[in-house]
Amino acid sequence: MKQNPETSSFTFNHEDLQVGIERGEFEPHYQPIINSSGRWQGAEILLCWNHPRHGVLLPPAFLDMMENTGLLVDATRAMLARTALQWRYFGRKLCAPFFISLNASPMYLKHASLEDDYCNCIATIDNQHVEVMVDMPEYGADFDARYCVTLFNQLEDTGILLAIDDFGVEDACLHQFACGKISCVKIDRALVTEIEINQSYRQLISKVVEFSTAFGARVVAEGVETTRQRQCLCKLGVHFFQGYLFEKPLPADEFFSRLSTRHAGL
Ligand code: G
Ligand code: MN
Repeated sequence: MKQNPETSSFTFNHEDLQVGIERGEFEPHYQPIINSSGRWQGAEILLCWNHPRHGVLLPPAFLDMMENTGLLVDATRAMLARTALQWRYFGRKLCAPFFISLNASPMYLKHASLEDDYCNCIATIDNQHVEVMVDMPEYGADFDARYCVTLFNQLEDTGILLAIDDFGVEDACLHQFACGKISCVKIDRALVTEIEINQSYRQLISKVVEFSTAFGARVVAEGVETTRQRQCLCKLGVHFFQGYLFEKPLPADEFFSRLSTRHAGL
């Protein structure tokens, strides 16, 4: 029976994951981020596992195990390098701004190679229209003010943008905002799903937009699944959307072949 790649309950050990990394089975999938005119303006890069027996597995099916075995940093680094090569080749005709964001786990955010890895990614892509963004989770980002300032300044100096992913459902670290370097706030889908039925969530999202805008960040609503949610989000001041209403995460070949018709700058 075919498993749901989001929720499958496979168990993987260190060796399974290590072998998968060595064989290059982890590959970037791209979920488009849509602007208010319906054009693709960015993409979130998801680490997917092209498993030889189980098919394509999305991150929720293995990410915790990968983090617990300490292999997530290696897998993320390998995927960043692969992403850069794909954009160098397929993204070379892009001639209007487009942002790509890749999740960095708390461990990777503290890893010595982070800045160099992203710098190499930018250098390999070699296209001024492609903005590279680090997606930081709320959870585990227990950074103090000093660490935020140091890290964010370093990243800004090298042209890397910063986003907070899954905002609103974990342990928000507001030092991240106070540094004034957050370019993007991605509202978690758990909040988005409530807006059609619950006025308090509409109020909440409108305040998140106000708050984020005050710190110079654009807002992306994640997990948008219905037209009504999209309309409601527009009224609340959200201008960027990601979710199954538009596209699921796509493998590179499909993503790049559609990008040519969906993005204004090609
Ligand atoms: O937390 P993060 O933003 O990294 O979430 C990415 C995960 O959410 C992916 O596994 C992706 O497939 C899933 N996802 C993306 N859009 C939607 C959506 O509209 N609805 C649901 N239920 N899941 C989504
Ligand atoms: Mn996300």
